[in-house]
Amino acid sequence: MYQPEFEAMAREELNDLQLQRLQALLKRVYENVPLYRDKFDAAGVSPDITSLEDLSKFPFTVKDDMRSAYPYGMFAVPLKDIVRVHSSSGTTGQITVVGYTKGDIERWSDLMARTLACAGAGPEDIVQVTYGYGLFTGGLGVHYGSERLGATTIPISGGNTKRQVQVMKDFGTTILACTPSYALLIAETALEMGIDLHDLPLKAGIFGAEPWSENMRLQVEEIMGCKAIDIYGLSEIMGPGVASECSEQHGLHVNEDHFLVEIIDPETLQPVPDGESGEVVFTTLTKEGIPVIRYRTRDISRIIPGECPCGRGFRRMERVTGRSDDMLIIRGVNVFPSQIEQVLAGIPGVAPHYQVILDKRGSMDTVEVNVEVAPDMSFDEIRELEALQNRVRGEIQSALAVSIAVKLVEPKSIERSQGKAVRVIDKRS
Ligand code: DLL
Repeated sequence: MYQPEFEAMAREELNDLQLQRLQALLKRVYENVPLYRDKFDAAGVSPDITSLEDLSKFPFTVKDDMRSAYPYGMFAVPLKDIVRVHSSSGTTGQITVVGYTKGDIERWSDLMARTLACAGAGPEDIVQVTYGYGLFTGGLGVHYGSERLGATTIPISGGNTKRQVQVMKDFGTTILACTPSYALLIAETALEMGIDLHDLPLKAGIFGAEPWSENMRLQVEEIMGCKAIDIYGLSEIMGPGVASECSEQHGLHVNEDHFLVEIIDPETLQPVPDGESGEVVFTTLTKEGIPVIRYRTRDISRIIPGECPCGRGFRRMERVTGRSDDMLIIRGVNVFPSQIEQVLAGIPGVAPHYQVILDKRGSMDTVEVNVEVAPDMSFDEIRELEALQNRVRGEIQSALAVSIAVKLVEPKSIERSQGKAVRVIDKRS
């Protein structure tokens, strides 16, 4: 399902296709979605545009627009044309609902087949879909893509980790699809069951739905004996399949024939040049059910300048280090939990299981990182533990330029997640 006619299209040809699609899209939403009509009128912009640059005059769409339109107010087609709904996994506030037409499901399946192919998968592969099935887009998204690719699909969904390992072994899974944090739990469980994942035919994991660091990738690859490929997406835009790494593992190719990507400065809201980091903004070019114009994702990334040796022409975004909502400001320094993970995953003696605990002492906010020691470390060797704790604190300080209290905790004492890991516990309210 590598589609060079799109993925390796000449830039000019791609821009023409994008412009045609954008022109049709803007007209469609202006005519069919009152929220967009009102926003365009208020901003004094007409849906008749002549260049891709004109998009920058259009207002942004934010999560609150989707919340206020709950459940179906942003759909651009009558409900009878919607064949599936999913929703965002938002932990705060009202959830948002997204709807797909038959055509949307077709295109999504194609893009997910493309995502799997980008990770090196083909019809001969056996894909274990461990992302949750249900309102979350991960499970069904990968499922349809895997079937579209012609691969053998195991719709196991999340949970029951021992069974996941047994199925990997018995069914000969070659591609595993789950969150990176769940991949670690699967690896840990395999070890306890006496199964060496290196003996299994696993080729690659397509891991995503949460931020993870480069060091975590190296660890996962080492213990699983497979390539760990980063895949990215969000339900408001489609679900997984918006951008994904190829086997070069250097940036995620944005599927630019279906999504326009912009990186903006979240303060000034102005686009930043390629290479500079900022907030990722997407416009869906082909969605029918719920097209979205300039959606502010809150995710922080940058466009990696230059071409990818894999031959795909779609621009690459760097791995998402975190969402602006998850950014901690510790004594004035901006810190993403994934940066802490990057440090921890490079230190022997600690496991990459951690939680950042925010609390209050009097009127002072406090921050502490709880870090599990590795299972082969003895928890009784006080001096060794002290040395390890000092090392972790020191390495965090030199990497992030801020000193953060560190507490070592026993192996397996941090709750494992079968979906998106909870990295920050806020006890302040
Ligand atoms: O997480 C869609 C998905 C499913 C992506 C399976 C990849 C694999 P939501 O639940 O709407 O959708 O959450 C979207 O998750 O805005 C990011 O903050 C985060 N996210 C998703 N993929 C990555 C990734 C799915 N590869 C939100 N790296 C997004 C970092 C990610 N963060």
